[in-house]
Amino acid sequence: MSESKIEVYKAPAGGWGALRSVAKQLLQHRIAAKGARTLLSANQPDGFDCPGCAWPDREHTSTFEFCENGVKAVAAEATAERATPERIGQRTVTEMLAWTDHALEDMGRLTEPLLYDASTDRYRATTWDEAFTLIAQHLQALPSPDQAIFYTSGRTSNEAAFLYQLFVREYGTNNFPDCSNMCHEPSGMGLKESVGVGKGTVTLEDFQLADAILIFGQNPGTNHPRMLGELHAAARRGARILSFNPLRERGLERFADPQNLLEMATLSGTPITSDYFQLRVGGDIAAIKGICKALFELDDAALAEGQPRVLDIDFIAAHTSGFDTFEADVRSEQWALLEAESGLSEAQLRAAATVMATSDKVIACWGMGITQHRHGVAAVQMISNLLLMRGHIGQPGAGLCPVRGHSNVQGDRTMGIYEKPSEAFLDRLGQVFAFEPPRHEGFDTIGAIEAMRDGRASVFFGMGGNFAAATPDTEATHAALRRCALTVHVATKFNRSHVVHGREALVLPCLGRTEIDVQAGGPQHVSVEDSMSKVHLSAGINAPASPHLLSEPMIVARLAELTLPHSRTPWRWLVQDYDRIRDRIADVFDEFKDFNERVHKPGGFRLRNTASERVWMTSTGKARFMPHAVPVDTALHKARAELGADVFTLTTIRAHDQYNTTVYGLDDRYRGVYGQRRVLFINPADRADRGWPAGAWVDIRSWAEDGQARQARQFKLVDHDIPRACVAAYYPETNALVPLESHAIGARTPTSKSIPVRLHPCDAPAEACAT
Ligand SMILES: Nc1nc2c(c(=O)[nH]1)N[C@H]1C(S)=C(S)[C@@H](COP(=O)(O)OP(=O)(O)OC[C@H]3O[C@@H](n4cnc5c(=O)[nH]c(N)nc54)[C@H](O)[C@@H]3O)O[C@H]1N2
Ligand SMILES: Nc1nc2c(c(=O)[nH]1)N[C@H]1C(S)=C(S)[C@@H](COP(=O)(O)OP(=O)(O)OC[C@H]3O[C@@H](n4cnc5c(=O)[nH]c(N)nc54)[C@H](O)[C@@H]3O)O[C@H]1N2
Ligand SMILES: [Mo]
Repeated sequence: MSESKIEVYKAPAGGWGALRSVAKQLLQHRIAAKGARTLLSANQPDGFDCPGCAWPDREHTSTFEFCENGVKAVAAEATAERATPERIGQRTVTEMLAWTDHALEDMGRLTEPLLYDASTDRYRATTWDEAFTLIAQHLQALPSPDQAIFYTSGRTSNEAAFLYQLFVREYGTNNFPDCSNMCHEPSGMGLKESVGVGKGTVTLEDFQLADAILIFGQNPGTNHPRMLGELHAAARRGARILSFNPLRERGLERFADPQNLLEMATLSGTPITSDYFQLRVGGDIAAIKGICKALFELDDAALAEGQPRVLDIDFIAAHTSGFDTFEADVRSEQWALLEAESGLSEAQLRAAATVMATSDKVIACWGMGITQHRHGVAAVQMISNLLLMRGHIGQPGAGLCPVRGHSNVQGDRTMGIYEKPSEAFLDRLGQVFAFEPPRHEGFDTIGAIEAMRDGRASVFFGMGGNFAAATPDTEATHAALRRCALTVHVATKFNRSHVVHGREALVLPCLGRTEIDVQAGGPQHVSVEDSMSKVHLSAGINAPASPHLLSEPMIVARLAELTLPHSRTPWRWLVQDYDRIRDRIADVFDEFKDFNERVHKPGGFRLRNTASERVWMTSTGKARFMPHAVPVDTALHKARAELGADVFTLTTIRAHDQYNTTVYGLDDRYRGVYGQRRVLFINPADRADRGWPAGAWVDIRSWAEDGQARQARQFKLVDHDIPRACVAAYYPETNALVPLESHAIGARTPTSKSIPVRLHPCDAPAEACAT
């Protein structure tokens, strides 16, 4: 474990720092020899899909694309450490509750099904038969199937997700909360309404053509390092890259490609962002509106001078609806409000508009900095509006690019992991499998927590993920999970959700992406869909971490057989050969016609994206301009009105050494933090104004409309280049501060990027250098 210190990182992102970090990860997991072979198979045509993120690969045939994030994800899964029943059973669950997330997962890969024994407060080994029987008994005994909840985290393959949703719908509910609810839900909702497809419209080829790339609220240096390869190439050929981020993220500033010998030898790196806009947390709608306003004014000027128009009026006339209302709304906006809410000056916003006006092909990318707000859907639609003004959707080198997180989060949705399924999909599913699917809407993540809290649901089943740690309002959520009669988690590693359990509890160990999956029909492939709608195969190459592991499809099949004795679905037969599952997927979804044939070709295939063809599946049959007011009524505004200048806006972010709730290590190299996670980034002037020394400790308390006090204790103040009145800290430690009721309008995504907080000086923790 590294020494605890704060030290500014001066090197470019990537480069030697990344290589050193990779070597450390491999050593830490004792997989140096095997690891090299495993890594070389990541994202290869005959290898496995990297579980690191959903960023696509160049044609899936390139030599190994170096990615620090991928190495960590693979190393964590291929670790030699084993969380055996004996190891886990050494401690009581109450004892393990006090451990950090890092310590829990650090026990290694799960090896056998585990059953919680209340009499000893410990987990012990159980058999698969006993485990499935217990779950089936609980499910069959519920007065209504709607009292069971079936969560999915986005690593689940298409085949597993398809069987899982089928099982749950045959059982009788649409209760499918998933990680997407906490992530890109506003992108899906917003884009569906605006352009008719809830997915991005660009491909990697577009990145090679773009003149300008906008990046809103996304930190690719840490979360999508392979994207830096595209940005690096774009920057080197002179494309403008505009970043909108309250923090100056190193990966957005300068990157050294570890495969570029000159950059490595000279320690130089390439500047990535040409124009950095350090806007206020939550200031995106105001900023984008300012750029739109400036674009209208540039268009006025061009018109007056007889110059070519700035707006693509032909595109607007032929392909869009709602333009006039949008124009009137944007023009009526006052610069003073746009400046105050965005934290950017009129001059800065005009400069961004000028780049837009002089670029023929523009891509807009975004991440959690856009979606996890009260007005996340509106922010996504403002990005779409901005691109529509100059016809940048459905044009080579241009388009929308929500950058997804989990490696198959997009595919899981495509497969029907959704609490609000369409009638057409349910009709078809019912026909193909000869049953009547439930028609009413199920619980999303927020709905599921409320239902458990209120006793309306009492069985929780998690297909991967870490529900207890990833969700908001930690105290309330934990209480809700503890009210359950049964909690079950299919997992690769032991985590927080396993120690915050129901009266009865099971942990079921499954195969990971990197492992060989052998069924009756031989070794199997699974398929996944990346962030750009490409579907391709993945097959592991390592021996399973334990002989007792089952694949996720097999877990679903065996559970379904026991729970639904009258089901007409041939569960066992389907999982003997996953081609059979894929044939059924093709029967249900037209876009998967000839699925097996197409997916077995190297590189797979791309799903149709109507918006990228300028076919608009919206309510008006056109791409819709969606006007939105600059928000002035959020919890932040209310908190400021009530409490004044004491209120900070807290945004919760990922450190470099974590994957969501999986904490690989305690460093956040690019932000200069080492050996610790309980830090709060603050503007030095804000700190000095209050007379707080750097390194002082504070408790963070959030303000909420429900008046309830929520607190996260003992964070160290760390000076950072962040706008005044904004602070940032890591998730999941800060989830205790996010009220359950505070979520995005129209998408119900927790507002974990805009929490009104106050800071209260406190004592240093007993072990000030610890986590
Ligand atoms: N190594 C690693 N890779 C990952 C993950 C991981 O945890 N670790 N998680 C995966 C998942 S599930 C996801 S969804 C993605 C997440 O990838 P990102 O979307 O990059 O995730 P975050 O770290 O939450 O950070 C978002 C960025 O938004 C900025 N930001 C915060 N508030 C605002 C705001 O109000 N406006 C703007 N414009 N910016 C803001 C932050 O400074 C930060 O740079 O990454 C995936 N890949
Ligand atoms: N405050 C705050 N909260 C957030 C966010 C934020 O930015 N701020 N981000 C949100 C986002 S974007 C997301 S996506 C969610 C993430 O929420 P989740 O997806 O629920 O969380 P993860 O941390 O990715 O889940 C990690 C666990 O998955 C299990 N696992 C890993 N691989 C596999 C596998 O192959 N199969 C199975 N069955 N299990 C596996 C391991 O046991 C591991 O402990 O968190 C959200 N919560
Ligand atoms: Mo995510």
